[in-house]
Amino acid sequence: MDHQTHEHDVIVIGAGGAGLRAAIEASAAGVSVGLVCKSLLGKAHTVMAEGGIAAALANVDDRDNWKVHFADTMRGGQYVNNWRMAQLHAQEAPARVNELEAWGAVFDRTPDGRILQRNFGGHKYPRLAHVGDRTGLELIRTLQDHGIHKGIAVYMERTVVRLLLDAGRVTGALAYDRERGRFTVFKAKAVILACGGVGKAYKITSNSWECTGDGHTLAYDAGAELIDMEFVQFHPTGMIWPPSVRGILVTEGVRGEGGVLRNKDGHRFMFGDIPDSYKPQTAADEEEGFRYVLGDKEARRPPELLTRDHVARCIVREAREGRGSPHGGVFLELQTFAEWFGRRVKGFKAELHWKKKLPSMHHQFKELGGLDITKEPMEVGPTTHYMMGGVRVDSDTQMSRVPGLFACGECAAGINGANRLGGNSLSDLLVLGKLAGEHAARYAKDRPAAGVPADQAEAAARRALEPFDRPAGENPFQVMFDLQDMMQDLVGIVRKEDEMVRALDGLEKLKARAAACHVAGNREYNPGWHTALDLHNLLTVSEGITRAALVRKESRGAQFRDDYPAKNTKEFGRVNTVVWRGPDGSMHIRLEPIPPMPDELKDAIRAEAGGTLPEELR
Ligand code: FUM
Repeated sequence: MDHQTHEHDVIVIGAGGAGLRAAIEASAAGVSVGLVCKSLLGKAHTVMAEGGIAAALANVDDRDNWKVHFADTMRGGQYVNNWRMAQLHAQEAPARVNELEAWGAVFDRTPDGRILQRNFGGHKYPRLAHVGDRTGLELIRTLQDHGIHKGIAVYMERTVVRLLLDAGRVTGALAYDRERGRFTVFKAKAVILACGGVGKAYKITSNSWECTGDGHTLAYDAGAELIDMEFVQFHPTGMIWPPSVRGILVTEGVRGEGGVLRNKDGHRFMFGDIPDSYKPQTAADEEEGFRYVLGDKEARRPPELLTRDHVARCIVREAREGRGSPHGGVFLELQTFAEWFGRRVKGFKAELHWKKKLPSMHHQFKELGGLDITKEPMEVGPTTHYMMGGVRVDSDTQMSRVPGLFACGECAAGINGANRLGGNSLSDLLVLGKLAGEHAARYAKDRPAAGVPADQAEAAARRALEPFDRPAGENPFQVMFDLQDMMQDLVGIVRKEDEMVRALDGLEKLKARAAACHVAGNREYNPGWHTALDLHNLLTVSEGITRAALVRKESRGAQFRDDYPAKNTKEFGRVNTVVWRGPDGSMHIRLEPIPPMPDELKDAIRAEAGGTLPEELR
């Protein structure tokens, strides 16, 4: 095989926020680091976390602290989260945000000059540090600026197709460059996966072309386990019109800043459906905990800021029952809040206010939808946004069960349980990305230089080139589109056993079609070939999602089963689903108990739950 070789102590695959943060930390520990990006450096789904970074800085409400953040995260995840990760995350997030600021991130400010924090779904207090609605972009910009001075070698537009193993330990990766199609072998003592999510397995998604489940599949193929694959987050608000922009994110920051949801009759339908766990627990809660950021006693925390799983389902219900907007969603509008706010704040200018708070949304709707959001309601509907399930890693080191293989960010799992709270992804990638970088560097320092078996790399390269060898066959784009349609229809927001069984059957057929794909032309600039290779990843994660969703016969967080609409805590409230690859290549699944939570953490949850522990923790 004709190829280049690069050798580093640590290779980081994926250069979104998690990968960058991990690379910075590993490099600071004194090891040589290679950062491999599928796209150009700086282009990552991280920028789609627009509304903010969740961290209990307590700048806007001084009652906030890590314990409340921890309890909110666990409640949002419906208690199947890895509690240790949620603890580390809540404890460390403020320090990571302050560090980011010290590295040059610019945040919006409170009147007295501290980092401003806004409300977001499921967070008890205004907790999201933000810069307008471009927070993810600012985070990436800052990490990139900081990282390029650290001596990290950056390899752009390379897709990794296979991890290389020596005696069960990961020792490298095989990649191809997207421009010329040439192969590269990366040798490393430790590998960190930070490849993001799986959104491209669905038709309607906020994710862009890179998000094809690469990290999940590389890990799975190498022998790591995946957990919680049934939990796919459908963000309640994506654009739905015109069709060409369907799925593009409408930040939760719109609702965080006072946007309200209405059906076609003008009714604020979210008021009619507040889950018990979010009802005020005590009179004090009702008076205090649900108060709006303005501190005005009349303004309560709005039901539009319930968790994403719940809001998305309510929107689907309105549309299905004929109360939706013309294009199958609902309306999201800023005018109610502007009027309310205008009555209280002298000289309030709605248009200026929204352009400052939500500049990207203003621009996005103006350019793509021909709509002025300061004057007219937006039409929105759910969009596949984030994957809670992913590579199972140790909570204190981020290492998977494959020695030397680490994972962080969206492709790793645990912290979010059944549903992630908005803003927790940015703080998760900072906290756990740092941890992954630190431990991968430590692991690499303790080990001799690694060898990569040439036959593995050669076999993987030969397999990657097979679509060129077939004289005729399926168009890989058609296979991908059919997969996306099927996952959207049969394993989407509302799931049923018979539909998912059909999906499994469909996946087998799609696998056969993918294996028969033909690609014309040569290896240079060939997106058809790239798609043919992505199919393996998309099909693997889709199977994981479907199998796990079938096994969890209950509704919890992002998984809603029409045939099991209630939670079944007795059977499923204290377990994770675990998926792994058997020696014959087939996918296996089991349920595994979640380790008991220490009393100190239970106390934090009890304090936020009106004095009673949720059933899952009893
Ligand atoms: O709506 C948003 O701004 C997304 C944030 C997130 O996914 O964390």
